[in-house]
Amino acid sequence: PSTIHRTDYTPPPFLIDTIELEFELEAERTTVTSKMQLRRNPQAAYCPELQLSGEALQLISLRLDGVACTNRQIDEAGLTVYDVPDAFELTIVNACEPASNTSLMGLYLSNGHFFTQCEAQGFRKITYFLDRPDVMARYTVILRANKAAYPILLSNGNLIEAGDLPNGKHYAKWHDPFAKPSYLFALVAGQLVALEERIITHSGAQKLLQVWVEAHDLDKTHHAMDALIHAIHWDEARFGLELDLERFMIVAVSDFNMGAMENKGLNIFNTKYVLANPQTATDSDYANIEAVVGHEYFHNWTGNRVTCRDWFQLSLKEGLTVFRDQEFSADMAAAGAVNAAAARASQRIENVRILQQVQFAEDAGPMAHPVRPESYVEINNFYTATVYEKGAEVVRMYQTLLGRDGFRQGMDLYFQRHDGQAVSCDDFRQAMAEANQRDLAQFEHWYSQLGTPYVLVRSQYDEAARTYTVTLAQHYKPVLNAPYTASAPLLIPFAIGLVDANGQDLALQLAGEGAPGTATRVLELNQAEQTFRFINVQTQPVPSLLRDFSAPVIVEYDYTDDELIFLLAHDSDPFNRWAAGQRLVTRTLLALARQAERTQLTGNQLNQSIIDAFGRILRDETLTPAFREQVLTLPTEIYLAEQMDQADPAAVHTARQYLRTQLANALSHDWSTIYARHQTPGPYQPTPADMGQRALKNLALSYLSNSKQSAHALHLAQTQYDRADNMSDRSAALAALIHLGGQPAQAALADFYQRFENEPLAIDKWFALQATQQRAEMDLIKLVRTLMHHPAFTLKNPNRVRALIFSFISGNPAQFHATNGSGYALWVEQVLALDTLNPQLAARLARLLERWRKFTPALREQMHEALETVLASVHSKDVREIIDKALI
Ligand code: B3K
Ligand code: ZN
Repeated sequence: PSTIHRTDYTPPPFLIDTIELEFELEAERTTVTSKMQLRRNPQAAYCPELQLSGEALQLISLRLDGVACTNRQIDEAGLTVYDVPDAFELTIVNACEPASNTSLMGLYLSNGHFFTQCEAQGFRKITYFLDRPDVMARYTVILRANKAAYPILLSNGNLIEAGDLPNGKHYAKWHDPFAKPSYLFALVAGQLVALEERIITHSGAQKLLQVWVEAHDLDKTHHAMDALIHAIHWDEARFGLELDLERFMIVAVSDFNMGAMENKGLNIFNTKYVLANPQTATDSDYANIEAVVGHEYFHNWTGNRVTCRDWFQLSLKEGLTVFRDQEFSADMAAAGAVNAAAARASQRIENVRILQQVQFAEDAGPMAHPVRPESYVEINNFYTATVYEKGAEVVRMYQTLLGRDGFRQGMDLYFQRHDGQAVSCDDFRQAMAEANQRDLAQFEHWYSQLGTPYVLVRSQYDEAARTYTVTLAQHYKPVLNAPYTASAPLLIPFAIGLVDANGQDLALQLAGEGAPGTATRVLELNQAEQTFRFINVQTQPVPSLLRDFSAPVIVEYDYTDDELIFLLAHDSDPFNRWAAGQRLVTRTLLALARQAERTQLTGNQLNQSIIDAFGRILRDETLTPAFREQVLTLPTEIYLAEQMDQADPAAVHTARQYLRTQLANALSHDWSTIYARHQTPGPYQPTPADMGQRALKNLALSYLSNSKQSAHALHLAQTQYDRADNMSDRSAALAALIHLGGQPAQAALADFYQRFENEPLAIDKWFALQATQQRAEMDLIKLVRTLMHHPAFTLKNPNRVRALIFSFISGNPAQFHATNGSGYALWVEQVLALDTLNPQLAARLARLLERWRKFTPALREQMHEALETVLASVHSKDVREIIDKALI
């Protein structure tokens, strides 16, 4: 397989102005007729032949300007038509086979309905086309199918006409008035029903909103519809962006590789991110649905109206749209909360937690790449945490540097210049710079530099001069098999506060300034090293560094435990309060892990002041329950292993379990009080306040089930399981019961299965809860293998595979990395099984071993062998690219 390089971009030799597509939808073999108006691109080098991409297609006929055309050739990559005129009409008839398409790309079947997925390069599995995002065409689509089997026929844009045909068939004709790249094409056909709403948007236009699902899921569509309506209003209010189509549709599909897809006017969603009622969905499901519905809707402008020139620019739409959905969720949470700032901070903490856990690890491994990658073999492998989450941080930094109004002006200019175009990350940066009359040339390094930057902080208090000097130095650390250095210093917005001995923020005044200013200051670090001198500092402060996580960097500063305890208690920046707690607990856990490598952890090894500090947070009623839950949630084992020089999953597991038990026992009285006090009376509501209460209460239950009071915990868990009126409480109770083990666990698992037998998303939880249980005496590899033989398990459904196999590997690293290699054997089998079935999913699974070099020598060797075994029989370029990079 060949490597595609960013710098090799050339404009498309031909443009396609319009396309008329006709589908004869049949499960085994669907016929597609495509009539396109093409012309030579005046901006491109002359090319005598036309090359169209096509994969797994059968060509039936080809006509050029109405005349049968034989001057052509077909190979694995597609169709070449020789010596074409400057402007012409091409009519292609081809067939594809939806029923046997298990890749879930192109046209495929799920539960007997037709769906498409075209991003990034799935359209070429439907028909021959210039399948690249800088070719934007106007689409008219006619769908024909058996009316009884497929009563609903949907495509992008507006419905023009529909009617019956002979032989029990019917048709629908759709027209999308906006030119779009082929990756945004979609069709859906099946037996579906819709929840409908009509709304009036800013300009006074009426819009039809629909959420399409299978009939038995109609009662689970209201939350998604609410989220869509909120998203539409939010984009008008915050960015002045209005819905541009008469109708906007969301369709739920069970078999889907990702979360959702922003096809123009016809968003297709994984059921997991649409369906919710209190019985089947947890609070996080509700929150995720709101975020993903928002995300896909926001793509209508950031992605669809202005799209990407090439796939290297993916973060242009994804980073920006993640940033937009994060802001949407934060505003929604703030609007529904008593303490708006706290609600916002809790959202920020969740976002950063994912960045630190997933993206930082990716950036330190063999798949490390810049936000704008330089090359790829398979573009699907680059829908990564770097492109999405780090990309969102890069966009957030514009807002931090330019202010909210400045950022909005940049967005306005971006749309004014580029509406209807396929553009690059440079165009976005240029619009931000020009709208604010700022030179943002240096900011480009955020797009080209890979690796997580470190900012080393040194501070000095001069008592006589009453000055406090802060020196910031940016650098990189060499990482395993991806050695790199900085090409040039980044522009890093570094927010800082200084906290005095009473826990109060100082009003900051830099040398040369006439008067003290705000409590938080965004320093602009734009050199390798820079010193900032604060004046009129009466006593030695504790620095609060990188407030609200103002840049995606790692701060290095030698905080003492006492300083961290102080910040955890007093920092006015809630994000940094949480961060101080995480730093403290991570430090403690790593020390315990090192100790666990040498000896047994027994008795009380902990510094009492740390336990006291966490106890005070737990009892502090002025803090929101959501925030207390976040502070008292320990970092994951994966994150902790990543912080070690040599990852030792067993030691990390021992350390984390030890600390959990210590915190459970030392604070057991508090946990019991919290559990009793934070019940949410009344019917289930997914409001920030109730969600926070449930999160804290269920964390208490989890700690109690790790404490000496297991009989008490068992009683609470059983009662909660039986009485629960919502899935958050029921699944948390089931998790506690599973942890406590024995007959009650088996009974609850059986009950849960029976209760939700017809709810696939709940059954996913049933698999995941078992796969992520933390019981040392349980052989989980054996359990996972047993569960793989359960009639409800199938490799064909990505959600199910993620629920069982992915959850186990990421949730239980200590057992996955068993020294006998049984976890790796399971991994090899499943990667190879998925490799032919669904390469995209297989590649995601393959990535779970990419950090093999980071592990202790004994594990490393076995992982190496497992990678070699996969390499020997891999078929897909998706998996091959991952393994090749891992083995470099
Ligand atoms: N744009 C899609 C992702 C498509 C992934 C293709 N492998 C979903 C999203 O980011 O909104
Ligand atoms: Zn997206």
